[in-house]
Amino acid sequence: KEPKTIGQRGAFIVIEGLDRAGKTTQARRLCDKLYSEGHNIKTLRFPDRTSPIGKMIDSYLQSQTEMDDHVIHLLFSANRWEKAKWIEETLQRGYTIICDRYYYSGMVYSAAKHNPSLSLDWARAPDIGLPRPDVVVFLDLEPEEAEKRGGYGDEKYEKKEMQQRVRELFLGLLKTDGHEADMKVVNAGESVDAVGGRIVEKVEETLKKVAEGKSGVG
Ligand code: DGP
Ligand code: NA
Ligand code: NA
Repeated sequence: KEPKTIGQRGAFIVIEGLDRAGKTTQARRLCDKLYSEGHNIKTLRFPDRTSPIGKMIDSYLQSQTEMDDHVIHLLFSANRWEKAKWIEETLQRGYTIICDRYYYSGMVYSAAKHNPSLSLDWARAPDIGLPRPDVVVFLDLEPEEAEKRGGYGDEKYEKKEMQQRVRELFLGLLKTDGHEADMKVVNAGESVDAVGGRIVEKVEETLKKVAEGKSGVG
C-alpha cells in the first residue's frame, strides 16, 4: 500500500549494539509497534548478505575467506552505499526505516582490531555522505551478561575480548563531538519488554521532531 504520510518524509531509525544485545528482536518489535500505530515501515539490516558484496562479507564472517582488515572494511562500507539511494528515496516516499546496524558498527568493529593503519578516523571516512539517521539507539550489554545469554556464536567477531573493545569504542563515540555522539544508550540487560519500552521512548521523541520538521538530518 502507499504511505498515508505522503508529502512528509519518514524517519530513519538505526538500532546498534553488541552481538547478543537483542538488536534483531528489538528491531522487529519496534517495527510491529510503529506499524500498529499506522506508520509505514521498511526494515533494513547491515551487513545485507544477499548482494554479491554481502556474500563476500558473509564468507569472511564465517571464516571461509581471509581478507586484509582494510579490504573487509571497505566491503562493509560499500555494502551500505549499495543501499544509500534506496534509503533516501524510501524516506522521501514517507516510509520510516528501521535499520539493524549501520556505520557506527562499521567504525567500531574495524577500529577494535587495533590495526595501526586502521584508526577510527580512517574507518569513518568511506561512510561519509551516507544518509544520516534521525536517531541511533545503542543497545549496551556487559560482556558478562552476553555470556549468560548463552555466549557468542561462531562468527568472526564473537569473542569476548573483541566484544569488550567494541563496547569501549561504542561508548567512546558518545564523548566525541561528531554526530555519532547523538546515539542514545539503552541498557539491554533488562527484560525484552523493559528494553523495548525504553527504545520506544527514545524513538517517539524523534518521530515527533520529524513530524514537526525539526529533525534536520535524514
Ligand atoms: P550481524 O549480522 O548483525 O550479527 O553482524 C555481523 C557481524 O559483523 C557483527 O559481529 C558485527 C559486524 N559488523 C557489522 N557491520 C560492520 C562493519 O561495517 N565493519 C566491521 N568490521 N564489522 C561489522
Ligand atoms: Na552477530
Ligand atoms: Na549486521
